[in-house]
Amino acid sequence: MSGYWDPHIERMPLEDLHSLQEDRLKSITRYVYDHSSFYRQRFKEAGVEPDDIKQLSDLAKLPFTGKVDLRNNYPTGMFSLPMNRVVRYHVSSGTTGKPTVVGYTKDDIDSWSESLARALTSIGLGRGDVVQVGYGYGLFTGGLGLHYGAERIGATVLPTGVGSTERQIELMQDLGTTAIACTPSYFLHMIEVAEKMGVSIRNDTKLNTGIFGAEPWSHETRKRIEDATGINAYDIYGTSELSGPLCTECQQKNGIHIWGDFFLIETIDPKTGEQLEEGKTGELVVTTLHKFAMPLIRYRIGDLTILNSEPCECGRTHPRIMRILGRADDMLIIRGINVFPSQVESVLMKIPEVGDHYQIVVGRDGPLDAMTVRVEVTEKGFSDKIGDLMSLKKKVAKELKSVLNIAAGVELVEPGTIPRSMGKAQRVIDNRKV
Ligand code: DLL
Repeated sequence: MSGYWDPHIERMPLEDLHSLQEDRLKSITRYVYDHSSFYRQRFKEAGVEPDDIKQLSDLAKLPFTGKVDLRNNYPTGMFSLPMNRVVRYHVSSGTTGKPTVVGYTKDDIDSWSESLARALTSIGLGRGDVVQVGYGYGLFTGGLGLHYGAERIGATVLPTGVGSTERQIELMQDLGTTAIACTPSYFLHMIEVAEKMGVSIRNDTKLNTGIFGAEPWSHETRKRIEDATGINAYDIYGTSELSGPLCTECQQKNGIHIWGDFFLIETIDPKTGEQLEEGKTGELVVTTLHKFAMPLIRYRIGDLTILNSEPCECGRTHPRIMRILGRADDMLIIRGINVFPSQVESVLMKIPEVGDHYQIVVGRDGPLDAMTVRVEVTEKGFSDKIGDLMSLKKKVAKELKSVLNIAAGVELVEPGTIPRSMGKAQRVIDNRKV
């Protein structure tokens, strides 16, 4: 098992961690009230003052914030410090409306790197590792975030960014990459390209670790990646508003540790806003405890997950979130039934004849919603016999129906038909919105 980056913090007794969180919650509440007209106004509307926050359970008295607040206060209306204290911006494009701008002080960048240093150490990385960063560099937080985190632990960074996949694979071989950080969908594409180049990731490279996130992916996809390449694939989570990629699973692969000295997490019922008890799926809400250019109070991220603060085998006391089911607003409602793209993925990836890439196309059949799942068949599963393909199609439809409780059309397509992504994959095409 790997060691710790900061054993004192990572294994802090829960009582001490809670008392640190309480102190930090009180000070950040006072800080935003004193520094940000946005929060002062919000607190006034909610009838709450910083002095009302005396213990952790008072968190629920504070008002929520969300992406819409960032958009309405574009570009920097939610900042708590003047520009001359901000050393960097990141901007997230978003699909609708204004982008969101996040600012960082020098200390904010430092705590971001510290989060990742702990996380990368927890998956066994350190000095001597070569970390190939295949997330986008630039306005997106993935590239620079991992870059700083990997440098902090003394690893060697290979900042390939996104694209030029053949070159990435050559460099992976030539420079002895041991860990790759990119979206899981991009890594699946890399495996394909490597095969075409006659390179076996398992036998012809030193790769042993994957740091995959920035988009939903399933346990079954992890299994496929690990079986195909022999690496250990870990889930990494974060959002630009919270800084960027921040936290990973530890080697137990059973939930992502969210650093409690930096963040306070809750889950709520997305409809009522009520706090949920642990173990129930709800919307993740985060309060940043140690971020100063743009602190966030009870920020509704929109991702659905389950909290788990049971002690972890790894010895870390910080709470975990279980694999993200998806964003509440990514949930498809098909003829009244809720469907998450990640559920579809879990079903498909269990069927060996089905390839790694798929798309969900939603439209209308008269007045009714209709969902078709476009599925690539693997080279091996591809048959000249119509009968074989028909029975595969039936099998996929049956498995989908048994899990989703809804009949979905299935379209089988040849390997390589579905567009490959280098960043976040677009799995859903919802023609109802057009
Ligand atoms: O995707 C930051 C990041 C970069 C995370 C690299 C991990 C690795 P945004 O572009 O703001 O930031 O998108 C954040 O992506 O709210 C989730 O919906 C989704 N997401 C991120 N990581 C995961 C994950 C970056 N591990 C949004 N599983 C989040 C599922 C994820 N969804």
